[in-house]
Amino acid sequence: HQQRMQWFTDAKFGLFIHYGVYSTLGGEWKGKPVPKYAEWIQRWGKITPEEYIPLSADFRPDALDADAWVKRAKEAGMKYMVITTKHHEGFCLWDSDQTEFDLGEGTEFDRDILGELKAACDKHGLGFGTYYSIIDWHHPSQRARQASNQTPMHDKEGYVNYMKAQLKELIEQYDPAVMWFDGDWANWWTMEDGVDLYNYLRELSPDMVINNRVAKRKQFKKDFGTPENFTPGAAMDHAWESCWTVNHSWGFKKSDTKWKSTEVLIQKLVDIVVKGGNLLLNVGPRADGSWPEMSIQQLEDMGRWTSAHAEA
Ligand code: FUL
Repeated sequence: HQQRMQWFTDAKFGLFIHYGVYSTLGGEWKGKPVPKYAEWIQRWGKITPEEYIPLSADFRPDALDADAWVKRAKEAGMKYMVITTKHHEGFCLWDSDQTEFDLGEGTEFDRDILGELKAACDKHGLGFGTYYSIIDWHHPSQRARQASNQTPMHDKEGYVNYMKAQLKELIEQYDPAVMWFDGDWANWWTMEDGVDLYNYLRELSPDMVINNRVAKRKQFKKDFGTPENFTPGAAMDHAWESCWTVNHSWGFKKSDTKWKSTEVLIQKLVDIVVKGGNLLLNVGPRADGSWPEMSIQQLEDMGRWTSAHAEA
C-alpha cells in the first residue's frame, strides 16, 4: 500500500477537470442562470431527459488541445490530472460499449479525447486520472428518481454490472493512475457495495490509486480521503486530497465570476502541503475545450510561484 501510494503523496498538486454535456449550457437554461453548481443544471433547472439528451449533440470539443491542457497543468506545478469521464448526468467522455449516451454514437465528434489526454500526460510526465460518478441520472436504473427522491432504485444489480463493465473499459483503454469516485451518498449504495467494487478494481489494476468515495466516505479511508471545499485543521493518519475550484462552480458557468485570487490559491496549496495532503484544483472548460481566460491566468500565476519555490 505504502509503495503504491508513494507517487501520489509525493505529487502534492493536481488538476481537476469538470467537463461534460452540462458544459454546453454554461449554467444557463432558457436564457437564465440556474443557481448552484453548473454540472447539476439538469437537476436544479428541472430539465427533463427528453430535453437534456439532445444537448449532447452540441458537445463538440473541437478546440480541445490535450497537449496545451497538460502543459498548463505542468507549468502550474501540477503532477497529475483527474477528469470527469462520467459525472452525475451519465454522459461518457469515451466511446463506451455500454451506452449510446457518450462521445461516440451520441455525437458526430469522433476523436478519443481521453486517449489524447492520456497520451499528453504520458508525454509530459503527469499521472492521468478518471473521475466516475456512482450516481447516474441517465441510466434507466435511476432515471425515474429525477422526479422524486422516493422512487426505489430499479435493477441495482444491472447497474452495478454496467459500472463494472465501464470501469473495465476505462482501465483497459486508458490505464488510469487514479480512479476518483463520487456519488457515494446515494442511499442505495452501501459500504459493502463499495468494498466489493474496490476489490474488483484492485484486481484489475493492482497499482491504481482509488479515492474513498468508492464506498461510504465517512467510514472508508482507502486509498485516500477527499475533503471537498475544505482543508483539514491538522495532518491525518491516512493519505488525503482536498479538492477546490478556481471560482465557485466546478463545471463551466458563465455567470460565475467568484474567481479566487492567486494569493488565496497559493495559501491553500501551502496550508495543505504542510499538513501532508494534496490539492486537486479544478477548472471547468467551455464545451469546445477552450478554458475561461481567468483560469488560464490563475494557473500561470501559480506556476510562477511554484517554480520559484520548487524543491531542488
Ligand atoms: C460533488 C459533486 O456533486 C459535485 O458536482 C462535484 O463533482 C464535486 C467535486 O463533488 O460531490
